[in-house]
Amino acid sequence: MQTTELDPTLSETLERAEKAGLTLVIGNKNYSSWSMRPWVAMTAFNIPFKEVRVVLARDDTATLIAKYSSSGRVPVLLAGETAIWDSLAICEYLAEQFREKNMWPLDVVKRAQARAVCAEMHSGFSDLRQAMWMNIRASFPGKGRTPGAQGDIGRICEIWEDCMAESGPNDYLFGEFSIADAFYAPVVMRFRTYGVSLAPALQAYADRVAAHPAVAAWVAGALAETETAPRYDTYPD
Ligand SMILES: N[C@@H](CCC(=O)N[C@@H](CS)C(=O)NCC(=O)O)C(=O)O
Repeated sequence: MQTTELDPTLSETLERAEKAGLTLVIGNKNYSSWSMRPWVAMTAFNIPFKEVRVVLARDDTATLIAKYSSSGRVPVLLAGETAIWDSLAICEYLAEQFREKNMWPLDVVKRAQARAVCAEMHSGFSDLRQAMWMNIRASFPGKGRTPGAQGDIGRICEIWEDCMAESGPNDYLFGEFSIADAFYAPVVMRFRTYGVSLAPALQAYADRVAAHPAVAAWVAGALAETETAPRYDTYPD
């Protein structure tokens, strides 16, 4: 179980998480951007969980994922007898189960906006995903700038700018770290791998996200992994 001694609500959370039997099934930390979101959110909000890691892009990957979910995809949150698939549904479930953690912003308007930026990330940016896949260990500066990916980068910058205009200079998208920041953490990783240059305020936000202990812990896990996925490890000319 992931735990921290700094959280005063830890024993209560731990008890509830153990009762709920939370296990998060994820892909490799180096490549699995969708898995990164709930893992970072759970870690950032000190929600204890067991981790099961399925190595992607292997002959047995589908069989292993099928043990947990018929969706054929990770992440999957196992909560007792229930399997919740899909990163957004997992985060929503956790926000309801652990209301006192305020995983979404407290303010109703900010909460709606946070959900909107997550929904946009969840359902869009397919060009960016395709041309600039997540590979935390790799360095592909300047690669992947298809017109569609450029458009996606522009829209992400616009979202960050709009959020930053409302929040303080050292804040996250909606003030305190929230599910919205966990949803954009994989994009921060992509921007680093592909050397996307950002306006200073946006770069400062990206650096804050990268420095967040939960994100840093995920990255450390990615760096420590030894499995590779050759099709994602080099960028074709
Ligand atoms: N909408 C899903 C998408 C999940 C997804 O596409 N996951 C990828 C890994 S990052 C996957 O499981 N792919 C199956 C595979 O690689 O075999 C979510 O948000 O959880």
